[in-house]
Parts: sequence; structure tokens; C-alpha cells
Amino acid sequence: MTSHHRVTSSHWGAFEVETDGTRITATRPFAADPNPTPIADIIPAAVHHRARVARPAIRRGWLERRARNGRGSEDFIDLPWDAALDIAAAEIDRVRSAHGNEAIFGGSYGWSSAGRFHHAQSQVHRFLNAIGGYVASVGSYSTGCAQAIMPHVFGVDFISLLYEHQDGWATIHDHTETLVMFGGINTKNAQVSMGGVTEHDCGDWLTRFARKGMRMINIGPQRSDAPEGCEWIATRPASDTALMLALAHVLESEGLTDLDFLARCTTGFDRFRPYLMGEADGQPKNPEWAAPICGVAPQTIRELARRMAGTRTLITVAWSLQRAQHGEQPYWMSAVLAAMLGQIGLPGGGVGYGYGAIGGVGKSLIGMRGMTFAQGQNPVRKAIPVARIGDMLRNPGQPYDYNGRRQPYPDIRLIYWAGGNPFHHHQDLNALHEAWQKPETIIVHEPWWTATAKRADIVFPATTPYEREDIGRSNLDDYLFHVPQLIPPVGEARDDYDIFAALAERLGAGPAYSEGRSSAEWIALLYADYRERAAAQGIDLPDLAGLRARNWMRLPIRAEGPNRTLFAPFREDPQAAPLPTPSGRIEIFSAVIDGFGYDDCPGHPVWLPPDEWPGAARAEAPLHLVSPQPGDKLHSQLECALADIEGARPETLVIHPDDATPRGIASGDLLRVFNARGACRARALVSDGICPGVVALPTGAWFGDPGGNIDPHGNPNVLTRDIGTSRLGQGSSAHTALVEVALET
Ligand SMILES: Nc1nc2c(c(=O)[nH]1)N[C@H]1C(S)=C(S)[C@@H](COP(=O)(O)OP(=O)(O)OC[C@H]3O[C@@H](n4cnc5c(=O)[nH]c(N)nc54)[C@H](O)[C@@H]3O)O[C@H]1N2
Ligand SMILES: Nc1nc2c(c(=O)[nH]1)N[C@H]1C(S)=C(S)[C@@H](COP(=O)(O)OP(=O)(O)OC[C@H]3O[C@@H](n4cnc5c(=O)[nH]c(N)nc54)[C@H](O)[C@@H]3O)O[C@H]1N2
Ligand SMILES: [Mo]
Repeated sequence: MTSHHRVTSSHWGAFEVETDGTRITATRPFAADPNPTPIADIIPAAVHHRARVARPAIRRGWLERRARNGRGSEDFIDLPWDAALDIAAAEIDRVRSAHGNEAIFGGSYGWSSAGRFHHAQSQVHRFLNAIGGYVASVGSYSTGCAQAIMPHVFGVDFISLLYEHQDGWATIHDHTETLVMFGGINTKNAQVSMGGVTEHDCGDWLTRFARKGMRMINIGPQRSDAPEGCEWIATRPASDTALMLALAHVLESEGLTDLDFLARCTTGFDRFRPYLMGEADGQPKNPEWAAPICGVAPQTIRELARRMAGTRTLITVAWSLQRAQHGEQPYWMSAVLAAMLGQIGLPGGGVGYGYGAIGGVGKSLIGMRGMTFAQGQNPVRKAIPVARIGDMLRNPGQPYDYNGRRQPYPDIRLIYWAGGNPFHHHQDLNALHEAWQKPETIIVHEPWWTATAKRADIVFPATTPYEREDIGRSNLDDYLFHVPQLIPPVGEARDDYDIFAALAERLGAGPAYSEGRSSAEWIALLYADYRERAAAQGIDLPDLAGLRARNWMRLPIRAEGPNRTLFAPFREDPQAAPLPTPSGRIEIFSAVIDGFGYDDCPGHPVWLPPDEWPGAARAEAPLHLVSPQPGDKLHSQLECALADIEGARPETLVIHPDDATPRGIASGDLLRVFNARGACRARALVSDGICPGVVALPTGAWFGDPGGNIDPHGNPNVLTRDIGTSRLGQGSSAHTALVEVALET
């Protein structure tokens, strides 16, 4: 705590922190990072912000009457730690005795902070497991839909596909001639990565690609999704599957399909082809059919298809495409299109997912997994798809479909959240606010008074990473950090670990949770184990004292030269190296999915119009809203301090001149953005860098007023729709929403 300039690591990278012993006074870029992000600049203001939770707090109506209504509007009463812990432990015990542990929801989704030990997710799950279990959640808001569909197509789980089986940047640089980027590759998003990205190199790679003469084509609603200088084919959101089908139609009608690859490495083209060519439904999926759907001229589609067939082409797909109703379809169809091009398994060819979505994708690293704090076993073997929380709260006991299974939603009485902000991340927040009044008790750990903390009954103040010691390491990065404690805890904040240990003790599960160890002892143990595994791989690491003294080090795990993906041996000999799909090949038609009988995700990719998109626009909501990730922060984190900056809020909404002019809107104007689900304020930015008929409002502004009132800060989730992508994926459909925009009077 005495050191004054130390390096710390975060989801947005490493940075130097300066303190006066009790307060963070400044941050500075980390010297080894060629492109440091400015996200850390706001840390001093955020860490000492008036929005910090100072003391344990209990909502008045809950404390006095166990009242469930009043969440979000009532005041809180501060309590001493022991009193608050006693009350929380007694309540958890009451719920588990009266209703069983399956009445406790501990999915607790969220990014919380980086750091291997102080990971709120692992800790809340370990705690709830130690006291008898909880209802969990599976998948993510990021890629939940892809995680369900892609194993049916390629046989590998989506996360390992991303991180282990895709071409690295160097391979793309050396081999790709045409880079077709659905949803772009956005360096704004590559600022962050789960657990951290130390060298921000995505932008440099894109510059190198351009310098080499690679043709880079951004396909999507916003020009800014790819670096300046890339070609931009402006398309409407949710139309990618139609465009991909049309590209496939051109290949097939012009004899450009790689029939040999299809025969050797795929199954089911014979089932898909009649749909593509229109023999099945009388509608050929040709460029003339796709043009009015996606807004791209037929000739542009034809030329692109020919170019893709004639050069080494890598199709990349942003994660945003699957965060929409029927998000399974563009993902599956991108694989089918790549298979028809026949370049899967060739270096720099085929298809890849999420380049630029986070900073780690494209870095080729060898081995060395991170340290993890074991969560234990969950005796309650129930988990919902993560984005279905609203449905779960609204429909206890009702059945829901998910990837071939049908199960009833559990009846939740107590929600425990640590390290996430559902009143940032979930869709249709006004509806969530209603559903949120149903459980008897809601307990939240938070450093800040977020919209979720304000809607809890019991709030425990958590430390930030600057207030505790940890180890920093991401599986997608090649640096290792000792994360020093830089300042004492702010207010009465405690580490999540200590809060759970105190509760576990009161619930008779102290030893099961803590095994008698302090945080410092756990960190020493996790690191010693990690060091041993490193040694087995021939990597010599200092002991903990040594790492503490060094603060950080680069690990020698960067793969040199082009990498070889899972698909190369498969391509060479699909018999000898089959994929782990039922057929051993890439599944263009999936008998398994077909067998589920879902009309919203049939046996091969199809174009299904969403319920809300420009083709279904109505007078009261004519514009398609996309809500991308914010460039100035990570989700809703640090927002309290960013919002203090003069003129920064409400958030900025990008709108095309064709849509702005008839509404009398100019850049800088204050807007009301609304639909039947809710309304928020926003600040206009009129730009021809967005497709007409589409508006973009980033996520992350703190949700203000519930109910019919207008959200003052510009949180798009008052407008988004809370439906699953389909019965297969049940992912978040954040990008499926129609809105109207008007000058705020
Ligand atoms: N409309 C729309 N909505 C979206 C998306 C979209 O594209 N459009 N994207 C979705 C996606 S992909 C994601 S991943 C989610 C992100 O949603 P979240 O991950 O829930 O968002 P964060 O703001 O990162 O929330 C993390 C919370 O943890 C708190 N925290 C930080 N460190 C600690 C700690 O050490 N202990 C504790 N107890 N708390 C801590 C922070 O203060 C913050 O409130 O949003 C989703 N929502
Ligand atoms: N700075 C910063 N970076 C982040 C995050 C953050 O909060 N801040 N969050 C991280 C997280 S958790 C995740 S999951 C990733 C998300 O990574 P992505 O999901 O890839 O990113 P988004 O920003 O949601 O969307 C990228 C772009 O896709 C375009 N788009 C939207 N809908 C469509 C569509 O239907 N078709 C096409 N072709 N394009 C479309 C939009 O113009 C948008 O700008 O980002 C990560 N990176
Ligand atoms: Mo995400």
C-alpha cells in the first residue's frame, strides 16, 4: 500500500496508477501497450465517486415489513456489518428451509472486474454451492445463441472455436486476399477482453492488412464498424442471412460452388439446395430477392460473390449478428457460405467469429490456462439460458424450450447478484422492473449504487480491484500481473470473498466455503499451482514474492508464424480427422436440429424475418434500433463519473440525414427515443455513416426511472425486446427493436 506508481490490470488492459496512499490521484498508460485505451482515465473520479456504496444498506420497506414492492423507489437504512450479515444469513436460511435451494437464483451474470481470485462470479457460485446450491444460468449475453447453434454445425463448442480454432492475425495477414466483415471489425470493441488485453494490437493488424492491399469490406449498418478506408456495403440489421443466401445463390448458379469440398467435408447440401434455388418454395434466393431485404444492389452482390470465389476469402462475423431474433441463421449460413466457397481449412480462408469483438480474438497463444478459484458442485442441477431471466420470474413452473430440451422455469424466491448489472444488461428494463418485484428478497454486492443495487433489498458494499491484492491473467493474453492493493477499501467496503465467508460461517458452511483460508492464502495457493503447471510446460515463473516485486511480466507463449486450425487436418483427410458432429462433417443440414421441430430454427439455415425490423416497420415505430457496446467504457462500468462530464449525457444516438431532416433533427439536439416498451432521452448525431432507417444508441448509460417515465440518461434497454433468439438458442435479442425518435420539447 506504500508504493506510489504501480501497474494494475483490468478488462480494458494494464495501466499505471498513482496514489497518495489513500486516494487514486492519476492513471497513466502502460508502457508496453502500443495503443493504450483512454478508458482508465476516469478511474480516479469513479473510484472515489459519491455513487460508491459506503456501508451495508437495507431497503426500508423490506427491513420493516418484508415488503416486496418499493424496489427502485424506496430509501435504504445503513447498518453495521454484523447486523446486516445476520439479517442476510437468516433470510437465506429461511428461504432454503421453506422452499429449498431451487428457490434461490444465483446466475449472477456480469463482467465484474478482472483478477483471478477476486472474481465475483466464481465466489458467489462457490458460496451458493457451499450452502446447498442454486439455480444457475448458462451461456452469455455475448454469444449465447452462437454457443447453442455452432456445435451442431462444426461439432466444437463455440468458445474453443473462437480461441483455439480460428486463424490468428498473422495468418490472415499472410494469406487472406478478401476480408468480408459482417458487422465489421471494430477496434472500439477490441479495447476490452475477459480478464484483460495488454497489447492492443487489433488496429495495427487492420492497418497492416490495408497496407498489404487486402480488400476489406465492411457489411452492416454502420461505416464506423471498420477502420476508415475499408469499403462499406451499408445494410439493414437482421438482413445478413438474406445477403449470404444471395451470395450462395450466385455461386451455385454460376458454377462457382466448390462441389468437391461439399462432397468430402459437409453433409446436407442436397437438403439445402432446393431451398436456395427456390425449388422448395418457389422463391429463388437470388440477388433480386435479397436486394430489397438488405438494401444492396443485385450487381454489388454478384460482384462480391465472384470476388469471394476467385480469391482467398475470409468471412468474419461480429457477435452482434446473433444478438437478435433468429440470430442462429446468419451464424449457420455464414458457415454454409464458407463451405460452398470451399476454403475452410486453408490458411486465411473460411469463416471466423468475433475478430475485434474482444481484444483477445486473433492472438495466437500456446497453452497456459489461467488460474481459477474452484466453484464446487451445485446440488441443484438447474440452469436457465442466461437471457431468459425475465421469463423465469414472470412464468414460474411454465415450460420453456432450449436446444432440444423442454423444462419448467423454477419458482424463485431469492435472487443473489454479485458482479453484474442486470438493470444495464437485460432487455426491456421496464418489464424486468415489474418482474423483479416478485421474489421475496434480493441481495446484491456492488461497489456503486447502480440501478441494480438500487433495486435490491440488501446491498453489501464491495471493494474495487484497487482496494485488494490479486493476480491478473487472461487466457487470451500473454502477460501476467501481480495486482497490488493500491488504496485501503473505500468507505466500509469489503472484498466479495470476505462477505461470503462471513455469511457461510453463519450458515454452517464456513469450512466448505473458505477451507479456513484467507484471501492472501488462497492467492498464494492458486499462484503456486499455476507456477507448477507453467514449469511443466517449461516456463519458469518467479515465486509470489518475486512476482510481487516485478509487478508484471510477459509470458513466452506467443505462437510464432501462421497457426494451423482444427480444420486443416479435417480438410486434408475428413475420414482420419472427422469433426465431432453426428456426421463427422460440417452440417449444412442437421438431422438433430430438424428433429427438434422448431419453426423458428429449422433443419438448415433459412431467412426468417424478425418481428421487428425495417421490413415490418409501422408508423408508430419506423426506425430499427441497434444498441452496440460503448466506446468510452465497459458496459455500465465507470458510468457514474463519465456522466458527470459536461454534456456527456444523455448518450449519443446516431441517425441518418434522411431520417433526421423530416423530423427537424440536427446534431446536438435533445431527443426522445420511444416505442411501446419505454422511452429515453438521447443526444442526436446526424451522420451519413449509418444506414437510412437505422439508429444506433450504445449501451451502458445508467437506467434511471422505471415505469412510463422517460429514462434521462439514454439507456437503450428501455426500448429493446425481451425475447429469445429462438427456441434453439434462447439468446438475447437486443438488436431486434423498432423505435421512433422525436425532438424533445
Ligand atoms: N441492448 C443491449 N444490451 C446488452 C448488450 C447489447 O449489445 N445491447 N450486450 C450484452 C452483453 S454482450 C453483455 S456481456 C452485458 C454486460 O452486462 P454486465 O456484465 O452486467 O455489465 P457491467 O456494467 O460490466 O456490470 C458489472 C457490474 O459489476 C460491478 N463490479 C465490478 N467489480 C466488482 C467486484 O469486484 N465485485 C462486485 N460485487 N461487483 C463488481 C460493476 O460495478 C458493475 O455494476 O450487457 C448485455 N446487454
Ligand atoms: N469498449 C468496449 N468494448 C467492448 C465492450 C464494451 O462494453 N465496451 N463489451 C464487450 C463485450 S461483453 C462483447 S460481447 C463484445 C460485443 O461485440 P459485438 O457483438 O461484435 O459488438 P456490438 O458493439 O454489439 O456490435 C458491433 C456492430 O454490429 C453492427 N450490427 C448490429 N446489428 C447488426 C446486424 O444485424 N448485421 C450486421 N451486419 N451488423 C450489425 C452494429 O453497427 C454494431 O456497431 O464487445 C466487447 N467489447
Ligand atoms: Mo458480452
